[in-house]
Amino acid sequence: MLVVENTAQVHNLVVCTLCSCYPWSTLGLPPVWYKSTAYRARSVIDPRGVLREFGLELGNEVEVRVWDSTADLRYLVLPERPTGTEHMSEAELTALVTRDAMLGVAKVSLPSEGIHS
Ligand SMILES: [Co+2]
Repeated sequence: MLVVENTAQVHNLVVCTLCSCYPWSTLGLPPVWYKSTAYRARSVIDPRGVLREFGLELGNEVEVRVWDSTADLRYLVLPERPTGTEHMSEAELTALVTRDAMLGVAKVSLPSEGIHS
């Protein structure tokens, strides 16, 4: 398994174009969309468009890297640490991480983000 890190400059997305290779030992059963033909085909051709459909709009300054899983090598995304979490413990940060964030179709965000000014 290879872990790829999301930063302010780089966003990583995990797919398996051939079938549905998935880090199931870490993440459990794959979501239905991960196995869909549309996701597998379009993630490679138009990753920004796919991410937009997941509600994730990335600026043009962000490089998108797509990782195609194989039977031999699975990928996991290390999400970017959200701003405003500097005071949080490892356990608190862990609780913010979602399966989608570890596949790269979402970012990790604070639950209260956008509510307070
Ligand atoms: Co596969």
